[in-house]
Amino acid sequence: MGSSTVPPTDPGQLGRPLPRLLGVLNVTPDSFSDGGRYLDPDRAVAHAEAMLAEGADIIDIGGESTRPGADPIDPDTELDRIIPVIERVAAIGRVAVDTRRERVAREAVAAGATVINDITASLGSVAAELGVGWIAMHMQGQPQTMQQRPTYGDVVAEVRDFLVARAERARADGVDEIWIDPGFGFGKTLEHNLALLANLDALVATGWPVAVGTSRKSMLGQLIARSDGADQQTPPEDRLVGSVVTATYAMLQGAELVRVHDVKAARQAAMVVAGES
Ligand code: HH2
Repeated sequence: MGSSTVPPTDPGQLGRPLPRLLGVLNVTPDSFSDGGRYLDPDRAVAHAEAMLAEGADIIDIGGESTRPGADPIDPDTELDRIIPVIERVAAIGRVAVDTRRERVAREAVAAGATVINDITASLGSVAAELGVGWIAMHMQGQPQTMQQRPTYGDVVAEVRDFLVARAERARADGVDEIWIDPGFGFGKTLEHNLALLANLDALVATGWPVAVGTSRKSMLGQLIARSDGADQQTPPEDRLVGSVVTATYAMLQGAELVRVHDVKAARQAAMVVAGES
């Protein structure tokens, strides 16, 4: 059984703690929904400020797109993009660094990040050494090829068991603050994603705090296009309702941290879920 040293927020009138929000800040030219918008550090910092004002608890700063098919970039480019932004955002709020590289994680923590958001779930010992929080995400394969033929026997059990093993090891290494994240869209078909969303309570039941990121993802584009009878996916900017619905669905099952682009809408959902006024 996992346990968190992250203090829960007080339960609202509906008896649930207020879920925390991780606001997405992609300092990249090519992220699937906000690529190119925040490459300029001033614009990136202004967006972080706006998300904090809207109720984000942590700003998740990433310098490499990991959307399906994305080409990896070199660590120096990743660092050049994120370090100046992390330094400034860490002065006004809590920062997570969204990276899969150890060197980048180390330099980001030196610049002020206090959480490593790790899509490879492999940097737990680094988080332990640096004394920071760690989000362990499940991914099958690598971003370039992960959507070619994702295969599972029992996707919920496999993802859960993988994450619990990684979380237990990181706790033994000394990480206090750990979240497990099923990694929606990372080496998963629509059916895999829906099975994980519908059975998120199986992850919550492990006792490890659960983080979830469905915001604007193509699983929503696929579902919404289907309900319209359209052939093509709806574009990321038209996925707000699906993003809020899936975030809410996750919160109702007990997710404690939700990674979102649209902080204001997610904050409203979180307040309703908690019964917070
Ligand atoms: N999804 C993305 C990136 N990082 N981290 C966690 N813990 N969970 C997620 O679901 C997750 C993540 C992908 O989304 P985004 O950063 O918006 O796009 P891109 O990879 O194109 O930059």
